[in-house]
Formats: sequence, C-alpha cells, structure tokens
Amino acid sequence: MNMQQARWMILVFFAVALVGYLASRNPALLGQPDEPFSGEVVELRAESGCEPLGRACPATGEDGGFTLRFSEGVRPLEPFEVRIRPAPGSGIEAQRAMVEFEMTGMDMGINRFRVEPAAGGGFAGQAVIPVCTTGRTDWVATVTLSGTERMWVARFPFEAQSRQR
Ligand SMILES: [Cu+2]
Repeated sequence: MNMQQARWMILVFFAVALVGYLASRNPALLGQPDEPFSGEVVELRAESGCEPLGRACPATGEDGGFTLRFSEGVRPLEPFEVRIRPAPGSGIEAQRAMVEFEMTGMDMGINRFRVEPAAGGGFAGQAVIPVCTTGRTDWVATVTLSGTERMWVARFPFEAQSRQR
C-alpha cells in the first residue's frame, strides 16, 4: 500500500465512523427498529399511475384508505416533505407511520423514515433519498401505518428528478 492509498483508507474509515455516529445520534435516520408485530398486515393498492409528487395519491383496501403526498420536486440528497393522511371515516387507526424507499432489483441501503403524527390529523415528516450510482431515478415508496392490531402497507412507485449539478 502506498501513501495515497493509506490516506484514502483513513479517510474512508473516518467517513464510515462519522455516518455510524450520526445515525446512532438520530434514530430517525435509521427508522424504527423492526418491532415484532403479531397483528394482521393489510395490503392496500395505490392508485396506478399516480405519483405522489406535489399531489396526494390514494391507496385503498378493505379498511378504507389513505393518501401519500411528497413535495413537488424530489431530488437525491435534498430533504423533502412527506404527508400521510388516512381518508376521513376510514377504519385505519394508526399510531405510527413509516416510509421506506427502495429500488426494484437494486440494493440502495436502508432508507427508512419515521413520519410523526401531525397537528390536524395524519402524519408529516421529512425524508431524503440517496444518489443512485447507475443514474436510475425510479423509486418505490413503501408506507407502513401501524395500529394496535393491524398494520397497513402500500407501495407507491414514482420517478425522482436527477441530481442538481
Ligand atoms: Cu439505484
């Protein structure tokens, strides 16, 4: 190993340590631990073709539905708003909400965010997606709402914008 490689090794080591430290300080970065859930998981179907970018996209199932809405422009590394609202009169009585971002067929790491109960109902928070090394922008947002006996899950595919230069 030459001097330059050694410097890189040290740099990478500190970068990894820093990320680990920040993640441990801010649990929202890691999301909730996977709590054992003994209840029923109910899958909801998101409206096909609806991207939750600056608009609320509905997902519906046997207990009623909820909507998911992000800020208008979602770009890698730029925090954006997340809004989740159970439909009025629906049987979805959730105490906790979470959103997770994945790419089909590609491991993008854990991108899981807690969305906190909001004044006026529903849940609100922020999330951020990483940069895809291959330049892909197709993401799937999985929303999980947890109640005492049931858990409601829906997947919303959407297209992010490219990274700003
Ligand atoms: Cu990717």
